Formats: sequence, C-alpha cells, structure tokens
Amino acid sequence: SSAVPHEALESFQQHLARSTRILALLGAGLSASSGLPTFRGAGGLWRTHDAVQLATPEAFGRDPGLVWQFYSYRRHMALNAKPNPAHHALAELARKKEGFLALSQNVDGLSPRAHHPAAQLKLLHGSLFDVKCSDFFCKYVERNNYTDPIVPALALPTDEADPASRQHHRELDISDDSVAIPELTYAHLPKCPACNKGLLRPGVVWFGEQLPMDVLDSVDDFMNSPDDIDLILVIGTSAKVYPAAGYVDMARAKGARVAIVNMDKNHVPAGGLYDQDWFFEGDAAQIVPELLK
Ligand code: BJW
Ligand code: ZN
Repeated sequence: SSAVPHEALESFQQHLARSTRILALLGAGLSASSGLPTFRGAGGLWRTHDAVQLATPEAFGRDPGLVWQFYSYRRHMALNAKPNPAHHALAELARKKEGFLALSQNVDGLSPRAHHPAAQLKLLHGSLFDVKCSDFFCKYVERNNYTDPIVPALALPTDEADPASRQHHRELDISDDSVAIPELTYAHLPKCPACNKGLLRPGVVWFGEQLPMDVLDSVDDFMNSPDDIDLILVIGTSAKVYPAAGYVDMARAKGARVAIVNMDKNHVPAGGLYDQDWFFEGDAAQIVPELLK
C-alpha cells in the first residue's frame, strides 16, 4: 500500500529521472523511525531540559557534566539504533547519481552507517562521534570515536534494586527525569590528551558556532556552479535553523524544484510553498524509499 498520492508520485519521479544536480536537506525526522527523538515538538525534552537549550556553548560552560550526560546518552542511543529504509534509499540515490549531494543536519551517524558515499554527504552540524578539545586555542580533534561510554563516569545507571534487571544489566532511561543521575564535574569528564587540561566536548555545531569550513566550502561550490540545480529534497526537518534552512531558497534561486517530506502537514518551509513544489506528508522512512524507487 502506498502512502504517496499517485499523481504527485508520478510527476515527482518524472522530474527526478531528468534531474542530474540534486540536493537533499536532511533533518531529525529522517531518523525518527529509527527511534531517535527530534529537537522540536514531542521528544524535544531531555529530563526537564529543552534539547535545543542544551545544544549551546553556554550550557556546556555552565554545566559540562549535564551536557555530557545528554550527549553520552544520545551517542549510546544512536549506536544502538539502525539506519532505516530512508537512509538506505538516499545512499542508493547517491550511488546512482553522481550529481547528488546530501546535506545532513543530523549528528547520529546513521547516513554514514547506511554507506552513503562520504563525498556525497556533508555533515552540516558535525557528528556525535567526533570529539574535540573545548579549549579555544587547542585544535585537538578525534574522528570516529565510538567508545561508549567515553569515560566510565558517563556509563548509564542500571536498575540495581530489581533482581531481574541486575541479571540483564538493564540500563535506565536517563531522558526520564524520575531516574536519578549523578552530578559530574571536571574530574569525571574526558580531558584533552593534547593540552592535558581542556575538557573534550562533542564535535557538533552548537548555536552561535560556525559550521565546519570545509563543509561550507563544498556547499558553496555546489551552489555557485554555473549549472542549474534541478531538485532539492527537504526531508524531516523543521527548516528553522540557519544557515541550513537557507539552502532551500538558494537552490530554488538556482532553478531547483522543491520536494518536501514531513510528518506534519502544517509544515511550511522557510521560504514558503510554491506551485512548483511537492509536499509528501508522512513518515520519511516509508515515503522516501517510495519516492526514490
Ligand atoms: C518527520 C518525522 C518522520 C518528525 N518523518 N518527518 C539567520 C536568521 C536568524 C538566525 C540565524 C540566522 N543565521 C544564523 C542564525 C543563528 C542560529 C539560528 O539558526 N537560529 C534560529 C533557530 C533562528 N544559527 C546558528 O547559530 C548556526 N551558526 C551560525 O550561524 O554561525 C554563524 C557564525 C559565523 C561566523 C562565526 C561564528 C558563527 C549554528 C546552528 C547549529 C544548530 N545546532 C543544532 C544542535 C546540533 C548538535 C546536536 O544534535 O545536539 O542542530 S540545533 C538542532 O536543530 C540540531 C539540528 O540539526 C537542527 C535542526 O533541527 P531539525 O533537524 O530540523 O529537527 P526539528 O526537531 O526541528 O524538526 C524535525 C522535523 O521532522 C519536524 O518538521 C517534524 O514534523 C518532522 N518529522 N518525525 C518525516 N517520521
Ligand atoms: Zn586540548
């Protein structure tokens, strides 16, 4: 059974078949059906904290222990999640079309794990599995660090009171505020091996921070090519965070038609909806594979 209206599917697939230069802007909704929560709306609360508020240099400065507990939890969840059919379909499109570039705002590592060709995947907001020194003057960076937990103090608590779970070492869900977590300070947290003093921090892009320079450069190269852009797919993102959201209008200005996949039928992209656009309502994990079939 198809979740996509037949006429829209047909006109989209006709356009896709003719398209050579294609962008995709990916967001948290792409990974929702892999079990990872989004930022805004339901699931955007971690304990009592708004996830967006924890993703800031100010939060890390104030309470690095809390921010590490948030990111350590998300690293653990992401490692235990699997890429879904949409991640796989996008990776497949990249293998079929050399001129397809995916711009992912996600830090969960699921597109790389779906074997999306690295040259055709730009991680706009970094990765949970990059770790870097928080000291401004130290340039230490570690890529693909999958150690979980990254330091023993960040291990998830297990339910010791329950005999059944002691046996299974069942981890407690610390996104739930009723589960107690320890207060962690500098001594418990991962330190930089280069300067021996800075705290390590997740290699993600927080509010007010610059996106990775090499990533910005490759997006610019794609946008500034003299050739038109045929299509931009906007999948599972509220498209409210810049500069990422601005790429939709930039692509449109280069001739791209816009195809939106979002669970929320009231979703409106940054620049508004145009006659030339497609809007596919529903779960990306189901719709994207149908669109790209
Ligand atoms: C489904 C679904 C299903 C659910 N299927 N769909 C211009 C104007 C105004 C402000 C600015 C501007 N330019 C810059 C700014 C400031 C700021 C900004 O954009 N603020 C806005 C909020 C107004 N931007 C920045 O600060 C950026 N930096 C910057 O601009 O630097 C400039 C600079 C220059 C020179 C020197 C120094 C600085 C950095 C932005 C970094 C964003 N970081 C985060 C955290 C990353 C780490 C982490 O993961 O913890 O990135 S914030 C968070 O939002 C995360 C996400 O990648 C990002 C986008 O969220 P996303 O993916 O769209 O998720 P949601 O939850 O919002 O939406 C999910 C969608 O899916 C919804 O629509 C659902 O309906 C849908 N959905 N389930 C399909 N199954
Ligand atoms: Zn350092």
